[in-house]
Amino acid sequence: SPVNMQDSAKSSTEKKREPISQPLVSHIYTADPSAHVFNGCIYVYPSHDTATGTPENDNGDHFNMMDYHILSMDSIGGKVTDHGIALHIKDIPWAGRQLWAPDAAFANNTYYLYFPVKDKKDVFHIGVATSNKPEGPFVAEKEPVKGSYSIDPCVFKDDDGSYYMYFGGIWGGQLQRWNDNKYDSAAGLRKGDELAVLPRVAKLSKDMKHLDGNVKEIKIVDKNGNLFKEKDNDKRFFEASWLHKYKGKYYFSYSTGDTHFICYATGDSPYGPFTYQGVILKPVEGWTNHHSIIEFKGKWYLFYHDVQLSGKTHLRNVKVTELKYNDDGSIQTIDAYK
Ligand code: FUB
Repeated sequence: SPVNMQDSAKSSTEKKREPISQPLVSHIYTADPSAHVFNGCIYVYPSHDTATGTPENDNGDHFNMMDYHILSMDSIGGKVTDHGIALHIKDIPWAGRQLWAPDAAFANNTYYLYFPVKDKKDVFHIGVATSNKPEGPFVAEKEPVKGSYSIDPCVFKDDDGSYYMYFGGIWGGQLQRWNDNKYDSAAGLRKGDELAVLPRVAKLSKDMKHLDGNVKEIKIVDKNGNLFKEKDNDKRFFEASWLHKYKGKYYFSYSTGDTHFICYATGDSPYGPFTYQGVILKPVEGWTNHHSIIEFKGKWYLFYHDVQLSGKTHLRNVKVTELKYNDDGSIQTIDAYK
């Protein structure tokens, strides 16, 4: 499959290089780190990769995760605490399989964990669970967030106190099957000259458990204002949305999936459009590339993962490194290997 070809092609060239950062933890496999600062500490909400023996395919069936563990640390480079199981798939009434990349938010004196999982008909939706502590344990709502679909939620709080959920992922993340917010199990991947599938955003309601209004597509355009085509797969959206704000601008970053870049686009509204600016993180070891960006004590950090501990695409480990801006607000490209 293309997955296996990419993997072997990448590993032969990249294995000799030295990583710039070490895994945050090595007693479990972790991936897709969504980092937040709560109560002056950094909390990381990752996927918990496990070796379930599910065979590898282009749908990502080998990412067959069962629970979440939340990590925390007082400082970058400081001791990392694993708070144990925060939510297990058996405690999500509507879940079928595959707990993928989560995110978290704090509002209403409550911590909210947002998670993608396939329902019992094998269709991805996004669920929400609550806790009075950032590390959980979390209690899941009985149904998915109504109107949500696909994978990789990112919940962003704007300066005016509004929350937005960004989401979506193509291929195994099923976003190509959703057009006009309706599901069509037969809808296939876009062809090279067709416009690429776009990520989605919806405002969250005050209770943080519902979408406030319709899900909208997010336009990512080039410097001439043109949308990317599927064949522009080194720039078009694949999965792993993240939204942060820097000096009043909205930065939407994402993975290009089959070309393995984390890149970013900027705009003046949380709904976009966002203009493509460049690469934040070059391909890492392993097929997937997934990140988050936070400010902590006056510096900016990129959380990401690779497969340093296992050498296997579905058994990843989360890492962190500093992220730097140029004077014009552009982000300096990071190579995770020397
Ligand atoms: O971890 C499972 C999936 O792999 C995530 O949801 C994607 O972003 C990719 O990292």
